[in-house]
Amino acid sequence: MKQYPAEPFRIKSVEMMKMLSKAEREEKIKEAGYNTFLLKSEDVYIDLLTDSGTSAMSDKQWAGMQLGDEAYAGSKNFYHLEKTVQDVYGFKYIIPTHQGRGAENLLSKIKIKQDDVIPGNMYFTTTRYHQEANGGIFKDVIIDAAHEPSAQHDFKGNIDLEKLEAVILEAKPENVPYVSLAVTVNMAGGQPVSMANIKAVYELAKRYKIDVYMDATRCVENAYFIKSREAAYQHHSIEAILKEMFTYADGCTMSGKKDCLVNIGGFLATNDEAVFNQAKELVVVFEGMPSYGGMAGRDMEAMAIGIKEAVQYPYIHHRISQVQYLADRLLAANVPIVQPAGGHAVFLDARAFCPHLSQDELPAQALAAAIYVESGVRAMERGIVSAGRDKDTNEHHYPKLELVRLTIPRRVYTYSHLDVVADGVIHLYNHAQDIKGLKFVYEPQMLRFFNARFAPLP
Ligand code: PM9
Repeated sequence: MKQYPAEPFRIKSVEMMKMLSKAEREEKIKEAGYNTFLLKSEDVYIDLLTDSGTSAMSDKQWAGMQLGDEAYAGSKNFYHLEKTVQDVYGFKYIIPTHQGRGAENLLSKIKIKQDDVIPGNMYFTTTRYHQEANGGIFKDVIIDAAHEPSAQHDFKGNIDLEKLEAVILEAKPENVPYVSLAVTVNMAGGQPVSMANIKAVYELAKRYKIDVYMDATRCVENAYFIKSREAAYQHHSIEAILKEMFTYADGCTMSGKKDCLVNIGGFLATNDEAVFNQAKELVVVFEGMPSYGGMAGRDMEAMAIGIKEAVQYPYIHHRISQVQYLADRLLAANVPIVQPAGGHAVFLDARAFCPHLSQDELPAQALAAAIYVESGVRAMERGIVSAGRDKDTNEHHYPKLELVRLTIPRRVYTYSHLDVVADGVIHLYNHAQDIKGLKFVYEPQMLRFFNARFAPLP
């Protein structure tokens, strides 16, 4: 039998959970406009909406919070964070931001001019928003397998080098400000990028004098997959792999709410002094002083400690194994999921789960709502609703992947919780034909999935 590692931590503080009745959950999802983002957390039993900002911090991080130096400028926690990012990730300069999208805003404003083209390995909602808001055009250059839920590939997040070169040549290199390389790729199912591909992308970009900026949000998970799937790296430490990954980038944006193991924060890191100087000017407009950029001193301290904890093998081995455990339980019951399982979540293939619904009937949104009603588990839609509309034609984007994400917070739930999740999803799968489609009744213009409201179709 397959072995899954036990939790590499003891539980020191607990938060009680509450389960509403099914009738109450039906009422709550209706009040929330069938959008799981609009549910109150207290009405959720197991919260798998996101792994963003939902980590449990360690005793050392909580102790570090007491060392918060809340000076307006020059906080000692900033210098600790700066040194940690330099040591672990290897970048020269760092600008803290309130979270990842704050860093994306700065990078996009600094690097992108009107009609520039930004190639990347599948879009991410906030990343593409900031690229487009600054006049850029995003081009997806991920390998084709990433768009096929059941296609088996060790590194489904890889960039297709031919597609990348074609985009560069068509746009002309001077109109490509940087390649946007996400490690791992959230919207593809948390899929990793191999070291070989990271290196090849960097070499190709440099041949055309183009920079590479990584979305490092889940970089530790990516490093784990390199260690376990790329033979040359099996004896390397996670820290050594991370360091090497970042030698193939000019900088990165980071949502610290994921792989830095904190509840809030992010940063922009770069080796480019000119970008750093511009970021220092812009950050005071959008975030705060360059030495806090939207974060409290205590939060920077917790992040510095979290960055070091996240690269410990027992932590990351257990984390990825939890995701694999949930995936294995669902696969054993033939529930359609994105394969192989990614780093932060199990993604249900809503098209295959609800074959009776067309994409215009919003199958992933409907499935996420149904999972909540069935089991009290909160998941997130990652399909047509998240994809939004084309900024020029105003038509819906119709992504090939129509997914529901069961996202596992870090160090929060046990395997028993995941059994409850699996049992609920399997039960629902056996009655999937009862799931009704949804239609928009309120559609925000920007990043619509956060606040949209829906009603069931007859
Ligand atoms: N990701 C997630 O749940 C939180 C918001 S959902 C739009 O997956 C990547 C790869 C992310 C990400 C956030 C951000 C933005 C950038 N890149 O949420 O602003 O997964 O810290 O980071 C979410 P912030």
